[in-house]
Amino acid sequence: MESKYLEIAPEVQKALADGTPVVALESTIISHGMPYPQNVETALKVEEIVRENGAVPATTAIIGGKLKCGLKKEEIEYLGKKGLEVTKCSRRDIPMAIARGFDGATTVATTMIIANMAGVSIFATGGIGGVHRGAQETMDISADLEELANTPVMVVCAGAKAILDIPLTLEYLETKGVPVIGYGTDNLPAFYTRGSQFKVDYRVDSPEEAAKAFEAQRGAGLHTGMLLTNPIPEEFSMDEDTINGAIESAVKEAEEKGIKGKESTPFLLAKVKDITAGSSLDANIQLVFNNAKVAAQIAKAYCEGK
Ligand code: PSU
Ligand code: MN
Repeated sequence: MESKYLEIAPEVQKALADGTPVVALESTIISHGMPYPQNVETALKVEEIVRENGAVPATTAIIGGKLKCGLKKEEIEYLGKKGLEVTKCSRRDIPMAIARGFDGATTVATTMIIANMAGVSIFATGGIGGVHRGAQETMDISADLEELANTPVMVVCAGAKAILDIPLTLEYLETKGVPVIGYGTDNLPAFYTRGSQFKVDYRVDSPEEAAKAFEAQRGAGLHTGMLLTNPIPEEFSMDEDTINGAIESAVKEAEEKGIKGKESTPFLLAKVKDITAGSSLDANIQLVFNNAKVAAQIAKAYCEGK
């Protein structure tokens, strides 16, 4: 539903009106999650992959205070070049971004909000925010989790990163009634690697099965989101010791430097990339591609099942 705050790209609008599949994509991953120019290349390629798999991509952002569902290529390039200078906008940042007319990169939470306003149900990203290590003291819990609790969008991601406290993230999602589903796996994927020791709630083995569960959640009037966790393809998964070592050092450095609040996730991602000499970035890019593909397939199955 278009409003004075929301602008839906014509192509996305048409797809929604025709009942053809659409996949939402976030933009904090572009501005804060990856360096330029890989961020822009990845964002554009992700849109291409969504198309190749039969859906229309809708990258979201806030441009000049407008909530945008579907960006032009130039807008993606603009956000990617501006990088950390763009305001990272989670739910709490939306009012000021609109009122003051500034640009914002949308986190998972804000992308879910915009997707839901526009009528887009399936969203692909790399990783979600979660309960950070040490949250017992810092209370650093991403607004993404609260959004999953309250907004009826399926988020396709590569599981949880070990920069987070994974068991606590799963506990939080359980409390909030968010199903955590493994795509072809019984164990929660650990982002850079295919598996962790933690079990998902349910496993599905096809886009149709995932779409059916989401359809049931909608049909039953449950207003919660759904988390579909898709393991990184085998050939791109990282060595567990290497990545865990890098994460440990990054978390330690963040603690020593007193990094907190919205800076925490971008700081940890950049550090891990530096420590692994960029190989974590390569893995990150590949897993996003894979999530875009699966999300498009689920969006297609969801539209066909309706
Ligand atoms: N995890 C990643 N890459 C990312 C993010 C998380 O692997 O780019 C971004 C997403 O936009 C996510 C946000 O919604 O960080 C979470 O930030 P915070 O923890 O401050 O809520
Ligand atoms: Mn946080």
